[in-house]
Amino acid sequence: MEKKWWHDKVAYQIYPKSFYDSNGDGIGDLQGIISKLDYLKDLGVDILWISPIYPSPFADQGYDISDYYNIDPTFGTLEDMDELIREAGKRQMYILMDLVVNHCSDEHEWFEKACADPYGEYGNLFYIEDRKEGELPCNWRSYFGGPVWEPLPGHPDKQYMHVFHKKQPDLNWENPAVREEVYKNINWWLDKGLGGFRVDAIINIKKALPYKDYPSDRDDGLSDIALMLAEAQGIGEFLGEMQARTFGPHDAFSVGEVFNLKEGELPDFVGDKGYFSSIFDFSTTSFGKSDKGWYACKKPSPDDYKKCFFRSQEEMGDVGFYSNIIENHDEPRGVSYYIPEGEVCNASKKLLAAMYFLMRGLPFIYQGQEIGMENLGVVPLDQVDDISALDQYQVSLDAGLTPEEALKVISIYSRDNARTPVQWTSEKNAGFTEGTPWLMVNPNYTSINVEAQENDPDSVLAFYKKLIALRKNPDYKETLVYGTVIPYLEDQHNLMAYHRKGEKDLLVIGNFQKDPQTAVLPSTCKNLLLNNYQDLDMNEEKTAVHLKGYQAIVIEL
Ligand code: TEU
Ligand code: CA
Repeated sequence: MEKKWWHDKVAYQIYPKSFYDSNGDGIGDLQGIISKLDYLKDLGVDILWISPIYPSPFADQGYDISDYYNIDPTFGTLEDMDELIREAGKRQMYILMDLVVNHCSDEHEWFEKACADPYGEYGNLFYIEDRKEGELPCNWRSYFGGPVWEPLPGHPDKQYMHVFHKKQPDLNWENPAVREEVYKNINWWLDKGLGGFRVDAIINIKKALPYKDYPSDRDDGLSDIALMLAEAQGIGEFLGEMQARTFGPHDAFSVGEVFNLKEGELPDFVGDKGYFSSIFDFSTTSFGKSDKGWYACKKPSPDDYKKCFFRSQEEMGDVGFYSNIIENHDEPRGVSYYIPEGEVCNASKKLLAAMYFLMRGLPFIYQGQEIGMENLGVVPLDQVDDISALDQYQVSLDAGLTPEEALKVISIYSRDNARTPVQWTSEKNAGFTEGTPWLMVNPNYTSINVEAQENDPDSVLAFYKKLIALRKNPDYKETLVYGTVIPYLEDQHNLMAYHRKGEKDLLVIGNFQKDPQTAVLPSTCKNLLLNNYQDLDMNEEKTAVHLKGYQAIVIEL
């Protein structure tokens, strides 16, 4: 594998609405991000991915873009963006924007012009079909519920496709004009000094055509989009072209949000000549998901969790670099999701941190993760913002759950869990805003906040700083960045352990349960590099460790 400039970096995701509000309107903004750059630098992160900040009607929180060449006034101006890129650059930090080009907003002028003249050049930028009452071109279900087809405004005899919300019409990538517009836009941003992009929902750009129905998995008669995607061939032509025309010539970093990869496709996507620099490893977030809906999903156990990571790492080998996460803006808080209920504490949060962070790949930290932010818990329906959660509430009711049970289900998976404001202090609104926050603050901010943790050497925040420092330590960097992942004691229940083998032989060990357990070492421990407890109980020969509940250590062999 060729070495790249970004391999030894640490990345951080900002969900801008909830990061930091600089002007009291209750919504985070670009000046808010700029004012926290020193905090992020001090944490040790280098690459910042900012979820969409373009002009948007916010039907899907900015993932519905109405102008690809500007900044939404809620977040600031293009000048603010230039300032952010400049200020990040001064600190040797890189900014990634979100590239959302499977679809645009129905309020983008392209779609408005398509509605004005469906037969004209703008109509061809979308998937528009003739419409007959009671008939659909195909039975695909949109990700946010209901058919992917919606009557075209002003044309009751026509309909357009949206695989996400109806305010997110899909762009027709088969049309070269769409691709040209996308490349032009990417290059325009990269020329401003952007480090690269996170590429949204990209696998959806290639549809299996001509349209046909797939077997239905629910009473609605519709089919999961995944069935169609599994049959779609030829996405590589689009992605290869995009890489060659944009990211490649700029030596930019690109990370794909890629689900539904087909057998054997990893090298095409992230090999030396891959379409992307990296893709996210979603093996743990996808585990236990069901076509039926959230109510039928099952959480991974600690043993499932480690297997997911080990399998991904084995598949990837030396082909390329995964981007590793425990959460993002679409997922519940990792600590609430992966740690069994009732056992979420500082020790278990630190264990979860160490286990994923030291895997081979580029570690991403999602805002607030570094202080161990948790899920919201059950909230009344009228306080739910996430369109996906609202849809899944209905799906749960349709499946026969009581309203109370349905609320409980969505409380586990709701995207709001990750979208509550970052908890900066124990002051009003967690110090996020002087005004009224756009989404409720998690009431636990009085105990979980940045300010309190900055002054506490045992805090989750302090532990993240140690993890980052370890990954960047010149003595261990080569091993932690490029070393192979070799699972250790794979069959020992609730123990997650792996070697990172490069110049050195390091062993990461975590006791993924509340009861103590012993791990026998493959050879004597030379050096203890990291420990989420004050002390470590090791036998005299240094060949076995007796770990406390949720104890996680890194040792050099
Ligand atoms: O998500 C793409 C995606 O397929 C899923 O994460 C999806 O949102 C989820 O399964 C629904 O519950 C990306 C963005 O990360 C997400 O925030 C956007 O809503 C979506 O694309 C549309 O742009
Ligand atoms: Ca603001």
